[in-house]
Amino acid sequence: MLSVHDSLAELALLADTAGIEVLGQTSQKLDRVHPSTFVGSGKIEEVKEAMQELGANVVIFDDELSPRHQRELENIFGEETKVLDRSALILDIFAQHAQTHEGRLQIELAQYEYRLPRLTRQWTHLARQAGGGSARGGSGGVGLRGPGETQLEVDRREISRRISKLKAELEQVRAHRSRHRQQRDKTGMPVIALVGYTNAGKSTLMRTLTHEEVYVANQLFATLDTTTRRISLPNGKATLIADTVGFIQKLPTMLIAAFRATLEGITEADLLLHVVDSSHPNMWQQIETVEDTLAEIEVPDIPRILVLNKVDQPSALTIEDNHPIHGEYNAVVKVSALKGDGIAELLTTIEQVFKEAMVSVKLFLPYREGEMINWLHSRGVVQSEEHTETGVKMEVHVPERDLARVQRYELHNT
Ligand SMILES: Nc1nc2c(ncn2[C@@H]2O[C@H](COP(=O)(O)OP(=O)(O)OP(=O)(O)O)[C@@H](O)[C@H]2O)c(=O)[nH]1
Ligand SMILES: [Mg+2]
Repeated sequence: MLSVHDSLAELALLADTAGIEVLGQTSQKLDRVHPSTFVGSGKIEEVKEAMQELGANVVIFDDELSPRHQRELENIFGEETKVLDRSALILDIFAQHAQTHEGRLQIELAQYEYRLPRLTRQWTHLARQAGGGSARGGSGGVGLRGPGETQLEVDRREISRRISKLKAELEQVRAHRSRHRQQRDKTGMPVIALVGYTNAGKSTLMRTLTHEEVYVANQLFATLDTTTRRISLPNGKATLIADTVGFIQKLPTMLIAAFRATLEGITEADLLLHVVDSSHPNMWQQIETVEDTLAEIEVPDIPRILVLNKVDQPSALTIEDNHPIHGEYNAVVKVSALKGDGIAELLTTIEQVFKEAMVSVKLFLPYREGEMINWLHSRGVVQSEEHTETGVKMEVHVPERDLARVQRYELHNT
C-alpha cells in the first residue's frame, strides 16, 4: 500500500491528467469512515472554507465514496461544487482516452453502472439530454421540471435501459473478436503481453520493439485499448506483442470488470513482460499492485519477465543479484525503452524464456494433418523432421501448455 502522502500525490496526477488543477490537499486520520460524510464534520468545514478562499469548485476524495456519502457530501458542499472520488476521476480519464468502439462501449457501461446508485441532482441532466432538451437549469425549458423525484425516476429508468443496450452491443463486439482470436490461434504465433503500472513505459517499449508509432504520453492511462503487433525474435521466429491498459492502485473493481474482456488477452498470453518504472520512488509498491491486479483478473501461471525500464534516469533503482524477486520471475532485464539500451538483451531473454517453457516431444503426423504440421512449425521449434511414406516424424519443442494438443500424435517407442 502507498502511504497517504504518496497516494494523494498520485491522485493529484490523476486530477492533472483529467484536466483539473489541484489547488490544495488535506488528509485526516480516522479509525473508521464517518457513515454519512466520510470524514468528520470539522474536516468538512475546514475544506469548505479553504475551497472558498482558493476559489475551488471540485473536491476529490481518494477513497471510494458510497452512494450515501456522495449524496450527503453534495448536499453539504452545495450546487456549485462537484464531489468526486478516485473512481469517478479514473472513469473520466478512461472516457477521454478510449479509442476503439469496444473501449468506448466498455467505459460508457462502467460510467452508467457507477452512476446508477449515485444518481442525484448532479446527474439529472442525463435524461433531459437524451430527450433532446437543451435547458440546463431547472426552469424555463418546455415541459421541464426541477430535479425532483420524478426526474430522478426517469433518469434511473433511462440509465437502466442504456445499460442493457450497451451490454448487448458489447456482446456482439466480443463475439466478433473471439472469432478473430480463433483464427489467430490457428497461426500458432506466441503472444507476449506488456503489463505494468500506468506510465511505466509499456507503449514506449512496444514502439521500440516494433518500430511503429503507438501513442506514448507522460500521463496516466494514455493507453486504453489493446493493440497487437508482430515482431521478429533474433532466431527469426515471429511473435505477437500486445500493449495493454496500465494498472493503478485502487483501480475501481467496476472498471476491472468492464475491461475484463480486454484484459482476457493477458490471460491467454504465452509470456508477460511486466514493465516497471525503475526510476519511480514507489517502484516496489507498483510492482505489487500490478501482481495483485493480475491475480484479481485470474491470470494463470504464465512465464514472466520483469523489465526494469527507464534505467537511463539517474534515479533508477537497481535490484541486487541475490534479491528474492529474482525467484518470482523467469528473468529480470534492465532496459531503457526510450534510448534503446538493453533491448537486444531483452529479445534474447524472451527467446530463452520461450525455450525454457517448452518440452521436447517426438511425434508422428499423417500427411492429412497439414494444418497441425504448420502449426508446429510456427508454434514450436522443430529439431528434426523425417518424411516417411505415410507421414512426418518430428522431434519438436512445444510450449508446455500446448502439450495436450499434440499428445495424440506422440511416439512412445524409439
Ligand atoms: N527517461 C525515460 N522515459 C521513458 C522511458 N520509457 C518511457 N518513458 C516515458 O514515460 C512516459 C510514459 O510512457 P508510456 O510508454 O506512455 O507509458 P505506458 O506504460 O504506456 O503508460 P499508460 O499507457 O498510461 O499506462 C512517457 O513520457 C515516456 O516518454 C525510458 O526508458 N526512459
Ligand atoms: Mg501506454
